Amino acid sequence: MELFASPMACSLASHITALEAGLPVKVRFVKDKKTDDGSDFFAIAGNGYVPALRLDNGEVLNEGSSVLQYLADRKPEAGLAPAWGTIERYRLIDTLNYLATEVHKKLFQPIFTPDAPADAKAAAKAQLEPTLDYIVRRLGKSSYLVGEKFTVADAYLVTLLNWFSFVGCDLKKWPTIGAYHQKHLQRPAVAQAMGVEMEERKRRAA
Ligand SMILES: N[C@@H](CCC(=O)N[C@@H](CS)C(=O)NCC(=O)O)C(=O)O
Repeated sequence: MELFASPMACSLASHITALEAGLPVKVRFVKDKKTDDGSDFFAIAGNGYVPALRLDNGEVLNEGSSVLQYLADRKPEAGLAPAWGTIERYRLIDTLNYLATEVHKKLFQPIFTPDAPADAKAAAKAQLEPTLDYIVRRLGKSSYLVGEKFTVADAYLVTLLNWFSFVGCDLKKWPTIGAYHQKHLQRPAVAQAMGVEMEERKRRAA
């Protein structure tokens, strides 16, 4: 399988998941809509967005939620997604949709889009702190978003918390979230994936 990704973008969650599951996934970075061998990325992912997961039979999945669950389901014993048919699986889907729509797109899209209207940027920024307050409530006393194990939802939240830090939210102001983030940053798969992606960012900046 090949995972098309951009360094430190939402595709980091899929990269982490592939490593957590120990799956043979080749990470291929995309820049300016070209893959690492210069091919047109739109020919792989119709909307030009990462993550895109190309399966060994050539099929492509191109939404984070489906990529994450597909990877998790290749290695059920890793416990990265609850079993289909259980209420926990629906809680996972509920959480992935929340993160993808309310946090990723609604908040960060306007903030990260250079030519987004100033009022849209301001409205998104005003929602950063209330969103962290809500995530604190969602976590409760747990170190995990769903159940009592690290799942793909945590891989996604760790990725998004990196962005909160990047736009200047000091996560220490939310001790539950600060501790959650620090704990999961130490997971070997998270550290490895972020190490590779930070290296790619440095390589591009050089
Ligand atoms: N709905 C997609 C959104 C993916 C997405 O927004 N990817 C961003 C990176 S975090 C991207 O590829 N942006 C490139 C662009 O906007 O041209 C998902 O949830 O996977």
